[in-house]
Amino acid sequence: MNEQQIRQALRLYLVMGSPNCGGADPVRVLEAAIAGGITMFQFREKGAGALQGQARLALGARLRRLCAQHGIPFIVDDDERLALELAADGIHIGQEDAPAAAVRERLPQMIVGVSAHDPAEASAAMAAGADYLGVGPQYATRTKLDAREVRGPAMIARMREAGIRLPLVGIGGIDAGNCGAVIRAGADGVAVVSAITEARSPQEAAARLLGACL
Ligand code: TZP
Ligand code: MG
Repeated sequence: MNEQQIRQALRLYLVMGSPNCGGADPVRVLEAAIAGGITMFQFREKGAGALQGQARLALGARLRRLCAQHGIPFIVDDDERLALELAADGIHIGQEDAPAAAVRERLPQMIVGVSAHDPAEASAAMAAGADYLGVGPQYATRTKLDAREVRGPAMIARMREAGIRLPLVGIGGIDAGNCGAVIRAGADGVAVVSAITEARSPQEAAARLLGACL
């Protein structure tokens, strides 16, 4: 995918794993979210009750297949080996994970996304060859227990002012009511977990988000 295609794919980026689905089948949740219009997906099997080993691989394979059937880029959080096993389109790494330059070198064919919290981290990720940035938390989140302090959309504006032109997505506490502010600050899209996975209708929630963050 070229830069423009990545930018477009970031518009509504669903991030999730089974612990985010409150007992619902993650395959059903993803199907509904795709029907609602999500444009990219990240398999993030993390937190209390997260699947391990074979079960994690099996769920990842089902979600991967669903994405392939619908032309939705499939990204794996953190785990290079899992990304390769699932033939993912990309990998997303945080500041605490393997260095972005090393991942870029090991997985030259994949989209590499990097979490960045300030302009310095954003510049470093760009220099390391990142294809897109995830910037957060935009707002308070209950989904990631070790999330950093809330930065707000202002941090995205600061990165843009600092000359960071990479495709960029905001994450953390984003819903249909606040996603417009994230886009106006300079993001190409929004990444959400609970706004879709905890909605009574993930399909309607995705459609509403998509409409709200144009
Ligand atoms: N990284 C920063 S905040 C976050 C991640 C993975 C969780 C976002 O979840 P939610 O439910 O959309 O606030
Ligand atoms: Mg990580």
